Amino acid sequence: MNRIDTLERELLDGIAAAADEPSLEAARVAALGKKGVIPELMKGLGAMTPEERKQQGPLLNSLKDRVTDAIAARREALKEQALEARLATETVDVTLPVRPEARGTIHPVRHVYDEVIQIFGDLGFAVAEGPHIEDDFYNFTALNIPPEHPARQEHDTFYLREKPDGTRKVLRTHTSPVQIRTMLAQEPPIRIIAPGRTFRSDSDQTHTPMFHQIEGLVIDETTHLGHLKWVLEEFCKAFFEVDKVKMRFRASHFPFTEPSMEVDIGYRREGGQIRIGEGDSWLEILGSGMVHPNVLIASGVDPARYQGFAFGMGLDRIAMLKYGIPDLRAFFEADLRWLRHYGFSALDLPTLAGGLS
Ligand code: 2NL
Repeated sequence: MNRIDTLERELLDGIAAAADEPSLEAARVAALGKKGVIPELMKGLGAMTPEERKQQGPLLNSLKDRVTDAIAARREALKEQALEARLATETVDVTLPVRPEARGTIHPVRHVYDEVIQIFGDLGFAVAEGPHIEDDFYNFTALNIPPEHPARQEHDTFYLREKPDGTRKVLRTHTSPVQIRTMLAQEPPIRIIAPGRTFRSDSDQTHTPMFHQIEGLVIDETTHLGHLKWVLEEFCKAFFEVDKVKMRFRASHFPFTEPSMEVDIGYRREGGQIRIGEGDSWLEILGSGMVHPNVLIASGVDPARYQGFAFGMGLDRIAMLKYGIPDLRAFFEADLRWLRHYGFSALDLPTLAGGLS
């Protein structure tokens, strides 16, 4: 074996033996660095006879190529090995039990949502749901809000892109369309609540573009305002967990009800806390009224035979009231510290028998 073959064997063995990136780099410097064996041998070419140089030059060049390739291949192999080793140590056993400190909580809006469903469920109401993306008809026209009605502007509606036929869908601005769909789909008597997300292009300290609403609807042959007042009073007592509530029904206006009433609940401040049900101050908590005959007609219900009441309230707002949460915007910021503070245990389901909160 000549000298170059021996040298190549040594260099390739050294490269193959490099167990990590630093020792591979050391082998590279020793072979190909400025003072490495191969450049040193190449320097010697100048002192050779032309014949010797013609023979040795190509030999050294091809040696250099093979050593360079071997280093690159070894570097790739080492990288691969490192990745494999890392993957092997970073496995997660998804079958392990949940760590006790990784505790999720139920958002206060979800909790209040469940409380409200429990209360109205107990009063005989079924829960109805519908799409967030609605036709203009269900969100406005059927609710006695024709095109060009000023109430449309007040709703700060999010519109979807217009279709070739000129119609455009909306993000529902209230959950009323769910009740319209229910009336169109089933015969009275109807007793439903429609809780869910609603959307308006409005954002400040007391408004978020997405918020939660619950509406209620009762339709029957003899349903009257007295029923409305009783249902709302029972709801307020159950929700605020008090035996007596002071309520005030104020004349108001909505296009979809006639007569219309806004409902206030009496309260008193006590040492920075709000005490619901007594006192001389008033908080508005919901809107209500007898369903407008035009709404019944648009929903396929005969107003000569049936009548009913409806109401709507903001779930986020009543959640803030009940649980003393000061800032609406924090509801939707997904701040873990806030969620741990105001959230509820997942095992703590609200029931009327077991206590709501
Ligand atoms: C409010 C006021 C209200 C209704 C919602 C309603 C639904 C149908 C027919 C008639 Cl299908 N009315 N809903 C009625 C009165 C008031 O909401 O202040 N909401 C936060």
